Amino acid sequence: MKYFHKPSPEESERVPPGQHLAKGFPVLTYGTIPQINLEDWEFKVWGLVEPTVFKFSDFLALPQHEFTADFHCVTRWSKLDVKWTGIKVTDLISLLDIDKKAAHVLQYCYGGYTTNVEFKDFVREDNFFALKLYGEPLSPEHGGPMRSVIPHLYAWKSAKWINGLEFTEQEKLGFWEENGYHSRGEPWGEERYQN
Ligand SMILES: Nc1nc2c(c(=O)[nH]1)N[C@H]1C(S)=C(S)[C@@H](COP(=O)(O)O)O[C@H]1N2
Ligand SMILES: [Mo]
Repeated sequence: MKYFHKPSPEESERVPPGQHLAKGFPVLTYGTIPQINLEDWEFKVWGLVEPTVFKFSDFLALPQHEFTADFHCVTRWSKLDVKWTGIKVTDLISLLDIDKKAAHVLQYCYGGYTTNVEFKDFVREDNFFALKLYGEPLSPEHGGPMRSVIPHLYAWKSAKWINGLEFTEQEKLGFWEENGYHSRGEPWGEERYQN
């Protein structure tokens, strides 16, 4: 199987420096895939916010949108025009009572993975919580039942099996960020690793 293909000129313009187009949709997970029973599934918010616990049905009740987004893994593969269905981050945010001092968000996941983003990078209109991939329920290996997708940052910021958000004033680093990855991770600026 040929894993990488040479992009067309139109595609090239959308591939950030140092990245290649992947064929298919590779799976990248550190550790094992957590198994989550939908009835037990919970999503919590805490920190500089009124603490709240959401059930899976609460997310299903929010407006569902279709999203097309490019996906850039820092290990140098990219996939253009990935088709997702899910809930806008801003729709969840509008339900929360967040302190104005909140400047950072740490995303938590089933399985223990964490990844941090600045509040302003998190609350963008084009960020979402994905429930479906190409029209099918999001598979466990791609983060099902729900993951975040933050298209403008490297894909390690798109938390699979997400189950919580901590809002803080000071930055708290996530798993890869603690291990030397860049705290922001913007692919066009090649913000791969902390200097
Ligand atoms: N919970 C969790 N989320 C995660 C990861 C992980 O290991 N655990 N890997 C990250 C990385 S490095 C990438 S590139 C993408 C990969 O998503 P995919 O497996 O759906 O391609 O998920 C990100 N989110
Ligand atoms: Mo990645």
